[in-house]
Parts: sequence; structure tokens; C-alpha cells
Amino acid sequence: MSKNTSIILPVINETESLKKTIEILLNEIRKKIKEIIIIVDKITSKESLSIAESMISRYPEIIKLQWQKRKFLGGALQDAFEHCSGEYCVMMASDLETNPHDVKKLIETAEEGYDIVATSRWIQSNSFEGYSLIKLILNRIFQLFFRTLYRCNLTDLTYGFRIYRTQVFKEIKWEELRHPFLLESILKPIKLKRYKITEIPTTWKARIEGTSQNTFWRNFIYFRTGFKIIFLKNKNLIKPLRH
Ligand SMILES: Nc1nc2c(ncn2[C@@H]2O[C@H](COP(=O)(O)OP(=O)(O)O)[C@@H](O)[C@H]2O)c(=O)[nH]1
Ligand SMILES: [Mg+2]
Repeated sequence: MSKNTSIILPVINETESLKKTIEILLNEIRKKIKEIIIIVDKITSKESLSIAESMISRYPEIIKLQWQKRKFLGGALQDAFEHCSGEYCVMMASDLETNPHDVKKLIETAEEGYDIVATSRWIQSNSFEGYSLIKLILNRIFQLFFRTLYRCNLTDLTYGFRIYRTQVFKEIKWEELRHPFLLESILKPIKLKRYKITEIPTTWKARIEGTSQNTFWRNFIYFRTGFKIIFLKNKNLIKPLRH
């Protein structure tokens, strides 16, 4: 399959890492990419916007800039997915924490016939670089707990690095505007049991520029999201059909 994938890059304060992400993607999988959507907010830095603009003027036929209407990371991703025109879309970051070299494998695996391919930092040992020990322990407990609750075999439910058949995004009703959208966007498809989902190993490396938009304490809100979705009726997870 060629030129069938849209890639979403949310940007707040990334500069060199945004540039490098795009360069790696275009070097390795240009033939597969239909579009790269850079999604930005009012708070996106001037430096980031100027890098985005210079990349767009170099690759005007592939890269697009989109201003988010909804707030926060979840809102940005939901806005961006509505603009995807590829058959598949990739959710990732532009801070190089999500390894752009793994996008090739994500696309190849999706093409084997999956609706969603997630990545996991818990398949191979030593996949985290620069992650604090306390976060590592809490993350592991969280993953084990929610994979048992949702009776699924995925090992990394909170990592926002996945490929989706774009249709999946258009069908489901999304609610979370902040980072827990990264959890909602896998739990709702799992709960619906109508999609073919798998995962591949990946690595995580702490960013070397800019800062995260998430705080340590906000990570606990993921529990609320995880519990809330298990009690929702499946018919309430799907968007009503438009006539
Ligand atoms: N457009 C947009 N991008 C965001 C927002 N929040 C985070 N991002 C981007 O999404 C990616 C992941 O967010 P980050 O803050 O690094 O979260 P963390 O890796 O979970 O700590 C980064 O590339 C951010 O710049 C937002 O509100 N709007
Ligand atoms: Mg990050």
C-alpha cells in the first residue's frame, strides 16, 4: 500500500526534535506518507511555529499545519484526526520520546490486517531511558491492573504511539481532552471488541529539549478514565450516525 498514512504531530515547544522527527519519517517511509499534520495551539512557541513553517515550505505537498480548536493534547489529537485523509493515521509525539524509526514497523504491521497497532515499552527489557524509578513502578502496576480489568493482552495502555485505521477514530465518541485521551483511545476500541488490535515493541527516551505538558500528579487521573470506561455501555462509545 502506498501513500496511505497520515501522521499527526502535536507540537508545543519542540524545535530540533520536531525537525528530526520529520526528517526521519521522510527518509524512511516517504512513500507511505500521505500527509503529516502538525497540530498546534495558541501556546505553541514562536520557535516551534517557525520550524513548522520552514518544514512546510520545504515539503508543501506533504506537511500541513492545523490550529487546534479543542484544548490540550487530547483535544489537539481529536481535532487532527478529523482532518486525516489517509486510510491509516499515526499518533505520536514530536519530542522524540516516541521513536520515529519505529513508524515503519507500525505501518507494516497494520498492513498485515490490523485496525490498531500499539507500541509497548514493556516487551523488551531496558526499553526506558531517563524515566524515574517511581514512575516506572507505578506505570507497571497500572498496566497490569488495567490489562486484567479489560481482559486484554496489550502491555502498554498509556503510550500515545500507535497506528489506527482512520475509520476507528471517526466511529468512536471521544471525551478526554487532556493526556488521559492516550488511555481512552485504546480502552474504548478494546471494550468494543470489534477491532483487530496488536502491539509491537518500542523504546522510550526522555526528551532533551522543551518540557512536558503533563505533571506527575495528573498521571493519577488516568485511573478515573480507566474506571469510567469499563462502566459505559458499548452503544454509548459510538458516535451517532449522521444523516
Ligand atoms: N498541539 C498540542 N500538542 C501538545 C499538547 N500537549 C502536549 N502536546 C504535544 O504532544 C506530545 C506529547 O506531550 P508531552 O507534553 O511531551 O507529554 P508526555 O510525553 O506524556 O510527558 C509533545 O510533542 C507535545 O508537544 C497540546 O495541548 N496541544
Ligand atoms: Mg513527551
